[in-house]
This record gives sequence, structure tokens and C-alpha cells, in this order.
Amino acid sequence: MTKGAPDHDYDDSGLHVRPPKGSAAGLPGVVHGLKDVVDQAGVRRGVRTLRVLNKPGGFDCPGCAWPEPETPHLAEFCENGAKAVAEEATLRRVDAGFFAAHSIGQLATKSDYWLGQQGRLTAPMFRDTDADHYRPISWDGAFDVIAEELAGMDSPDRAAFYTSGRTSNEAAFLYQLFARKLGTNNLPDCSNMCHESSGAALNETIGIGKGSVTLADITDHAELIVVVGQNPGTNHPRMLTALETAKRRGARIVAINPLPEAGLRTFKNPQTVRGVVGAGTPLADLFLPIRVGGDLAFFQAVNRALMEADERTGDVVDHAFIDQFTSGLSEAAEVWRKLDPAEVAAATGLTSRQIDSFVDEVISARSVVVCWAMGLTQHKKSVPTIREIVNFLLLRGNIGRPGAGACPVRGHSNVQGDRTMGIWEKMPEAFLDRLAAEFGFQPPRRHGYDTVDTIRAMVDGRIRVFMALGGNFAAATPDSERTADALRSVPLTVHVSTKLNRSHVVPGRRSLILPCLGRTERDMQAGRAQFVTVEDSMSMVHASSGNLRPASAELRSEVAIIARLARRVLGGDDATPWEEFAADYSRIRERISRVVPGFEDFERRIAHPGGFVLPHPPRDERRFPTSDGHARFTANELDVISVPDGRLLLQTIRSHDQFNTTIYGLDDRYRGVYAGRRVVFVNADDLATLGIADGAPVDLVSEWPDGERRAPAFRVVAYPTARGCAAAYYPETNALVPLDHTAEISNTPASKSLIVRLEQTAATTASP
Ligand SMILES: Nc1nc2c(c(=O)[nH]1)N[C@H]1C(S)=C(S)[C@@H](COP(=O)(O)OP(=O)(O)OC[C@H]3O[C@@H](n4cnc5c(=O)[nH]c(N)nc54)[C@H](O)[C@@H]3O)O[C@H]1N2
Ligand SMILES: Nc1nc2c(c(=O)[nH]1)N[C@H]1C(S)=C(S)[C@@H](COP(=O)(O)OP(=O)(O)OC[C@H]3O[C@@H](n4cnc5c(=O)[nH]c(N)nc54)[C@H](O)[C@@H]3O)O[C@H]1N2
Ligand SMILES: [Mo]
Repeated sequence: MTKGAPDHDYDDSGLHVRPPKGSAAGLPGVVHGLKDVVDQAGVRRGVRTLRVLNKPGGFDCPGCAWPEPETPHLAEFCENGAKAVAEEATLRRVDAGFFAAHSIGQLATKSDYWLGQQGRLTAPMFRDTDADHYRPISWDGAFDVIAEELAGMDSPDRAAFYTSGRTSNEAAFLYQLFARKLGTNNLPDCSNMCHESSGAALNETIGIGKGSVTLADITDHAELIVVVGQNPGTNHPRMLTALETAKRRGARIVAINPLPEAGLRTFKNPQTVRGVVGAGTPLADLFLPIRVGGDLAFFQAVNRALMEADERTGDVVDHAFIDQFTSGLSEAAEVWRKLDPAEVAAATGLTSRQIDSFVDEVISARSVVVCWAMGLTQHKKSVPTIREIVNFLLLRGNIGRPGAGACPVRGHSNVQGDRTMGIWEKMPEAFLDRLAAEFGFQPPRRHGYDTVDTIRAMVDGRIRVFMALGGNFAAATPDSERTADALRSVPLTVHVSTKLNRSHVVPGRRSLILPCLGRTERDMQAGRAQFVTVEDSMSMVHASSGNLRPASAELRSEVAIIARLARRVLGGDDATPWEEFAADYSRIRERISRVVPGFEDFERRIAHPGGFVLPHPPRDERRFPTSDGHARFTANELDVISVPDGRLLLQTIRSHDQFNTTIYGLDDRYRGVYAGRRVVFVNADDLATLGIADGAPVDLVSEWPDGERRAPAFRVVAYPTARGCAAAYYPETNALVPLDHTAEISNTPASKSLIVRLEQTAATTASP
């Protein structure tokens, strides 16, 4: 392969660029969403599906984890939720004939977009040792292959069981039980790449790794809502409805982001006449175009300013709250006192005027909610940054009262629930004790591998079986080429999936694809319709049941797959009633109610439309179950990323037409990019300094001690991002992220801070 030549198709030949949009959603949003549904699923199936989306008695949207309001709109979905549904409800099929016609080698040259567009998987498929093609296999045959490989391991830690956050509570609970009965805590999940930094920071400082607000805190109570490191217009569109409600009753909104994202500026609510035909609601009162990675310095500067204001007036800091509920303020304040304004300016790219106007907003607001997502969690210093946001909230007692608190906005629709169910490589001892008591066995106590450690173990030949319950491990993880090689060396990979994706085409030496039901589909077991449960970003647990005919009669539910696999592997002597669990999911919920705190009386409470909320001690009673029983201020040392001359700090983001590694289409309407994805957004002044023209073809190159990494064939787009920064889409850019470039403490790939150089190429190398 020549330098810079694409290793697979790029679908970018028609790429063109227009000015970015100033507002989000409105009628075009709905039209785009509905078009996808009708194209893929047909009119009748599409309408049938969307009617029950996010409604009591219907299914939970397979898109994001934003909560549903108590009284849902007539159509409680958004453009991107509709696209997520269309992907699943599609009438296209990937069947045995498809695999006979396409070798694995051929499929590996296809783009992620192409792979996803082929449709739903229909039958179990098996790649025998180093074979060119997948061939059909029976379900029993597939379970035999897995059982045989697991039986050949010299230690249960030679297996790793990945989970992606669409998995239901019931399936997740069984999956972790199976892994632990087998004897391993190797339960990596997508959360390791997502909100792990939030969990780590919140666990340490407030004693629970989940957000502390409810939807009403945002819609009805908060006086100031800070949206930092998040692009809700694309990734949590229904959040804009909540922000609009807040705005209309007089709340203020501040957006902190290196990019002027459309949804943060004006929202045209498609559910209202005003939003469809009018000018829409302006959302952010203040927009701070911060530099990538500048948030720790920013919040330190703000906290210092709040302390100084308090020294003058005595009423800025909530002394009563701090005295009664917190510890560690003096150590934190010591760091703020030493803060160097020049360093703050370098890190944030903001003027002191801009920082002061934020401080004014904060002092005038009696209650503040801070919302954040991947813009904060995927940096080297993510955990200290989020701890610093907790410092910020604690200073004014902005936690555990109406309209105030921390709101890490989760990604996958049940990623938070999967954690609650035990999908974590280091579940607390108390959980393992209760699991042990309920199921009469000794779960392993040594911590397992997270996502990055799983890949390291693959590289070292320490993994014999890699199983994934959903997701797209090969495309979502960093260091794409090395990770693909690592996956190819694993003796057996197993993917429980709905759609074809990259992970299937960089298979282990033997590999299984096990096709499962999706959220939208009817799940019949033992003649009775089953429902599953999920937990949203605000700890609300509710039921979800699909209504569509399954894409193929051969599909099994995730629960059924795990239960049958567990029985086959653990044998007839295992006392767990796997068959009963598979036949009646209420039997699983009964066990969950005895193992997981907050789920008491689960079956009765889940019958309530809209479900129930899990306990959260800081939110409910200002109780902080930390190591010292207090909400903890932390002293976070500032460490400003220094970017050498001629280099940019690259963040990797989602376009408006994708769900993680699933590419819905090739447009990013809000940012003005059409018919292609290989673009890099750079500030026009930086382009002038670098001597690169808008539209120029470039390779992105990142430099590391173990060598360079290259993502070839991009086009430069002059864009109003913060100076010194750049942005490009994921997963195309994962090749630039070395495995060891991770956040401190959380070990999350730092895929939002990559120092890169743009290397001009003679002409575009996009596919012919
Ligand atoms: N339609 C759709 N919905 C989704 C997803 C999807 O792919 N498509 N993915 C789901 C998942 S799993 C997740 S985790 C969420 C992700 O939701 P987001 O976190 O909104 O997703 P990203 O595209 O990664 O956007 C990161 C945002 O943070 C900003 N940012 C980057 N670096 C910094 C920084 O250093 N400081 C600050 N202040 N801002 C920064 C970027 O400019 C961008 O606006 O969305 C979920 N919902
Ligand atoms: N560079 C960079 N890398 C990133 C990120 C980033 O911002 N930048 N974001 C990270 C984040 S936040 C996340 S969450 C991860 C995402 O990592 P993953 O969760 O592993 O990836 P997804 O793309 O969400 O997975 C999509 C696949 O899930 C399968 N699927 C869909 N629905 C179902 C279902 O109901 N059941 C089953 N069994 N399978 C199903 C389909 O086969 C589909 O191809 O990526 C991470 N990687
Ligand atoms: Mo995520």
C-alpha cells in the first residue's frame, strides 16, 4: 500500500462544503428523520414504530440516554432517534447468501457506511479457522464452538466479555453473572471509552458515579444551565426541548465549546408551531469558545474568582453548606490562589472579560446545573477537570437541592443501567457479596480488564475468547490498525449483533456472528411477550417492549442467547435456572431486586408508566457516601497541554449523520458538510499561519514515541473553531490515537486531545 492510500473505500467523491447553520432542528430535522425511516422501513412499518417510541408501553429509543418527560409529546422522538430506529427497522437483510458472495477480505475493504447499509443480520454465521468466508451454523453448533474454546483456557481470565450500552438491564445482569460464574471480572464496556472519567470523578467527590439532577431540575428549577463539552443538537436532540422549556421560564444558558454548535445557539422545536415556521428560540445567552482541553484551567479560574468575590462580600460562597457537608476546601483554595492568569489564558484561549462574564452569570443564579459529555471525558486530564466542576458546584451549594447539580449526559440508551447491573471490571465488593449470597457461588474478586487493557492483553496473546454483547469494538476503540491486528490474532471472537459492522470483518481466527433482536422488535418467549428495562441518564428505570415482527425467524433475544450459552458452558449441574430466566424475564428482575440496591419490589414498580427513579444520596438527602462521608473538594494541579509550532490540537467528534460507528449518511447538515466525512475543521487564521488553503487535501499525522500514526486523505475546511484547535470525525480518526494515550485514573482513550500535523498531499486520494 502506498503512503496515504486508502485501505478501504471512502465514499467521499461528492464531498462539498457550505457555511454552517445557526439553528438546529425545526421542520427539516423531522423531514430528514422521517425520510430515513420510510426509505429503510417502508411507510407502514415506519409509522407503526414511531408511534410507540418513548411512550409508556412502547420501546425506549435506541438512540441516546436523555430521559423522557412524564407526559410525552404526541411524537416523543427526534430526527436522530428516527434515524436510529430506521437503522434497526430496515427491510434490508444480510443473509447467508450475502456472506457466500462476499469474502471477509472483500468486506474489510468496505467503508463503515457501506457495511451498515447492507441491513439486518439474519442467521448465526461461523468463520472456521482462517477461512475466507463466514458460513451458516446452527445455534447449538455456535454454542458448542464457544464452550469448546472456553474449556480449553488455562484461566478464566483468558476470556473477555465486552458490552455496549444498548443492552437491556436483564441481559446485562445475566451476562455479568455468567462471566463471574466462569471466574472472571473481564467485563470491559463502551463506558470505558465514554463517561468513565465522569464516574471516577463523581465517585471520589460525591460518593456516587451518576448525575445528581432530574429532568425537572432542568425544565422547572435551574436558574443557570451550563452546557460544556457537549453537542446536544446532534447527540441529544430531545435535550433541546428541555432547554427551550427552561429558557421560556427565564433560565439562562451558557455554552462552553471550541465549536459554535448549531443546537447551542437557536432551537426550532419541531413539536411546536413556533419552531416549525418561526424564528425558533435562542438558547445560549453566553457562548465561550474555549480551547480544546482548557476546561480545567477555566473552572479553576472561575472558582478562584468566586472565592475572591466572597472575600469582598461574604455571600458568594455557601459557607453553611460547606461547613456541614464538605471537606478539603482549604487545599483546593491553595491551588486556586497560585493560579497563573497567563496559564489560564493560554489554556482556555479566553479573555479575562469572558471569564468574568461567566462568573457574573454564576453569582446571579441561585441554582446551577452543569451538563457535560465527551468534550470533557476524553482528555488526559478529564478526571481532574470533572472534579474541578464538582468544586465549582460545591462552592455555592449547588448540589442536592432543586435546580442544582451535576448532569453528565450519557450516551447509549442503557449505558448507565448496564453499570448498575454489574457490567464493570471493578464492581464494588458489596455488589459481589450480594451476588454471591443470591447465587451461592464465590465471584472472583481481582479486578478485570477494561477496554484498553483488553486490547493490551490481546496484543500480548493473553486473550483466547473475546465476546461482545453489541457494539463495534474494532471501530470504536483507539489505534485502529493495531487493534485490528490484535483482534485478528484472537483464537475466537464472538459478536452478538443486529447489524453488520467492522468488528465482523476483522474477525478472530475463528469467529461467530450471533444475530439478535433489537429494541423495536417483539420478544416472545415461551408463548408470552416479554419486556426489558433500561435506566436513563437521570436514573429513571422504565420498561421497553418492541412491536415489530423480528427481522428474521432465526433471531434470538440477548437474554435467550446468554442463558443458553451459560447453560451449555456451565453444564447441567449449575444451579442457576437459566432456562427459567430465558422463558420469563420477570424471574431475572426478581433476582435483580435482591442483588441491586434501589430495585426492591422491581416488578410492581416497573408497571408504573414512566417507571421509577433510583436512589441518589447526594441528590435526595445531601448525603455523600465518600471515603470521609463528606462531599470532597479536590486540589487539582493544572497541566496545560503545550502544542508545538506547526501543530494543532485535534478533537474527534460525531457528525449529524451517525450513531457512533454506525454511519447513517454522509452529511453533517449543521456544520455544512455534505456527501463526505473525511474533513478536518481548522480556524482560518491557523490555516493562514500554516500556509494551507481552505479545501486543501491533507493527511492527518500524529507523532508518538513509538512512531507516527496517519489518517490519510482529508480535506481542510476553514471553520470558526478556537485557535490552535482542529476537529474531525470519529471513527475515521481513531487510527491516530495510540492505545496508551489515555486519561489518568479512568483509562479512557484521550481521543479529544491529539497533537497532529496536517501534511499536504498532491491531490485528493479519495476513492475513484
Ligand atoms: N445522533 C447521535 N446521538 C448520539 C450519539 C451519536 O453518535 N449520534 N452518540 C451517543 C454517545 S455513545 C455519546 S457518548 C454521546 C456523545 O455526545 P457528545 O459528547 O455531544 O458527542 P461528540 O460529538 O463527541 O461531541 C463532543 C462535543 O464537545 C466539544 N468539545 C470537544 N473537546 C472539548 C473540550 O476540550 N472542551 C469543551 N468545553 N468542549 C469540547 C466538541 O466541540 C463537541 O461539541 O451522544 C450519544 N448520542
Ligand atoms: N475517537 C473517538 N473514539 C470514540 C469516541 C469518540 O468520541 N472519539 N466515542 C467513544 C464512545 S462515547 C463510545 S460509547 C464508543 C461506542 O462504542 P460501541 O458501543 O462499541 O459502538 P457502537 O457504534 O455504538 O455499536 C454499534 C453496533 O452495535 C450493534 N447493535 C446495535 N443495536 C444493538 C442491539 O440492540 N443489540 C446488540 N447486541 N447489538 C446492537 C450493531 O451491530 C452496531 O453495528 O466509541 C468510543 N470511541
Ligand atoms: Mo458514549
